[in-house]
Amino acid sequence: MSSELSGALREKIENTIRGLTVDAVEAAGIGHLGAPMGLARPVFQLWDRHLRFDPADPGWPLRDRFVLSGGHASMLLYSLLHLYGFGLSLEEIRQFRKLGSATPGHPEYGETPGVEVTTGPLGQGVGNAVGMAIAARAARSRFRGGDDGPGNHLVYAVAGDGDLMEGVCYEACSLAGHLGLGNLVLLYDDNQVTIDGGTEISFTEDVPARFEAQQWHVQRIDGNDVAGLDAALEAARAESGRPSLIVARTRIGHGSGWEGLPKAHGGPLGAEEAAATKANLGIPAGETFWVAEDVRTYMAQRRAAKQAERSARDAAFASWRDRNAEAAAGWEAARARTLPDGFVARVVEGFEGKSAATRAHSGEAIQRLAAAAPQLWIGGSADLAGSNNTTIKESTFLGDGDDPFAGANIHFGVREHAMGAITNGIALDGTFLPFAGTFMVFSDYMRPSVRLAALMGIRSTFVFTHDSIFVGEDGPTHQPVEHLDALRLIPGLTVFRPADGVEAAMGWAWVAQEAAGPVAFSLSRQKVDALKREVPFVPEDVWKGGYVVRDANGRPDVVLVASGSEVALACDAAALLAEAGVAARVVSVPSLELLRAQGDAYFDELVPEDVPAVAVEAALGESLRSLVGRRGLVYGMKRFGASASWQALADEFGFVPDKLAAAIRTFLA
Ligand SMILES: Cc1ncc(C[n+]2csc(CCOP(=O)(O)OP(=O)(O)O)c2C)c(N)n1
Repeated sequence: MSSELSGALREKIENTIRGLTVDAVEAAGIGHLGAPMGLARPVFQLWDRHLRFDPADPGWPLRDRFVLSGGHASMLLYSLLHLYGFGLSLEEIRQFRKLGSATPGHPEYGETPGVEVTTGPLGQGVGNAVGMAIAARAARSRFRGGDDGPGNHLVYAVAGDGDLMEGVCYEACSLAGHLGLGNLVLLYDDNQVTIDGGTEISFTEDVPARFEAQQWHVQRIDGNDVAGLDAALEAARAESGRPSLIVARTRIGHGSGWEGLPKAHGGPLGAEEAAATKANLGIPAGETFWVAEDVRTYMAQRRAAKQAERSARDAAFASWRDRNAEAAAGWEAARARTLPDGFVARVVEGFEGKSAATRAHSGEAIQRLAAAAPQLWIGGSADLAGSNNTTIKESTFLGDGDDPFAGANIHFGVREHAMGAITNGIALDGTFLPFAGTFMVFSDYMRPSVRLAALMGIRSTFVFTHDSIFVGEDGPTHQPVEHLDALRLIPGLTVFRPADGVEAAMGWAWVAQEAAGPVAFSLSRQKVDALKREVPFVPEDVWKGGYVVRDANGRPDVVLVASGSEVALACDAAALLAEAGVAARVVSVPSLELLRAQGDAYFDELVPEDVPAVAVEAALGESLRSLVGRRGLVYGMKRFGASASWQALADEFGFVPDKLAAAIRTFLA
């Protein structure tokens, strides 16, 4: 099992990684070589002697997770994936950063076998790793994994100065320490260099003291001392009740003429310096993308050894499964996203005709989901659980009781950005469907994570409540105006803005049963009247993204499209218009993305091209412009809100039936 590795062969492998990096960056004409060269030794050692994985099956659920938070060091990861035989060919490495290659500039989830997560925006990866560690602990507790069942793997992350400087990292590590995530090991590439200079220009805090204050176990090593790294990793794993930071001093650009210099952060080195560097690394003159035969032989042996380790682990797992049939079935049901028969009907039953804030409807829908498939869910809020209605009432919170990871609820604390990154990490783990709540105005505080969820196409759900000026007295700092449009602009994010309980419940049913990517809910603080649907309706109509809730007798004079709390308003205005002889159709648009996906023919049925159309949204509403056309009216907000009761604001900004009806008549005239 433990294939021998002489010092000379070790160095040759490390220099192979460095050489591949130099050549790839040279061929691309751009890229980052400093960190991969500096990290080649500790990260190769981590992979070779510590990390549990199977190159033939990158998705093996019991594998350890490896997160390269500083995604710019992608060539380090690609080199390792190539050498261990993950199916990333040398040709792909030659195509580094080129269109359509499996080696994009920064690692992208789903593009390359073995890449666990998309990284590049610094600090996010640390948050993702915290989420993965939470998911593992939660799986072990919920499915009674003991020593051999699920959730026993470790999460290793590598982060640089840039990651550690980012706020999201402070937030995530604070929560990790609070929760005592002993299954998380963070290797800090302490090379004292960023882009603009040495760390002395902007980053002089005492990092070990900071992490100790955040309740981490902290060690310092020389990153080139293999025995020291082994011992530190062993000690880190022995710390079952605290996350571990290993501060590893390395030299950026190790082995190049630029070693230790800020300019080593990125390349290319240029032909002359590249040749000199490769000669220094012992790479034969004239060779590019060089992997020596003895290196190949060793890596093939290690690949086989990793697979043997996997088989042993699988055997222990199988024996656990035999002893714990019920828990094992729960774990498998979670990972397969199994839902009970009649699931949708169970979720949506009883919402018709109920008037309440849509955040309250969402909270009730969450209870239904948790009752129908308790194994699937984990979620929480950034200190607004009571307002966001995100708590699963039948469960406890992480940290409660004898088994602190048994609960399905998370107190994220006031840490929106980390909450987003952690939620993504939980989603990436693949066991649970996570959700995270805050006020919609603070979606800005977590937007980078929401964007990454969309880029990765992972099933994170974001619960944004208090979704308009109707927040009321808290005033314009708390009243989102541009956020709904801003969220709708993120490609691949499905935004649900339900108008009532049926739409809210069907939105959540969609999350559970239909979604292939992230979802954001936009939910009202204020009570909304249940829609009185006057045309034939089945709950699945909500999944079309738009449908008629009130129609004109015959051809409409105007079509009103609205979402969320403004649908009931549009219906009231339509009733006033009817009294004045204007026939209005009202279309509810719970999800613009789902409506667009229906195609033009369906859309033209709802909003005929030759009928004037008005969009109503207590927000900028500009994203609805696409529904009403250039000549249509977008009846929305033109400015920030104000501090007053929501009723006073509704009157002030015209979101009352008579003012809306009057504006529509003016528009039609
Ligand atoms: C959020 C974010 N801001 C800025 C950048 C651009 N950037 C990429 S690497 C880097 C410096 C990182 O320094 P360090 O972590 O020490 O990496 P090293 O220089 O050791 O490679 C910066 C500013 C980024 N990728 N993400």
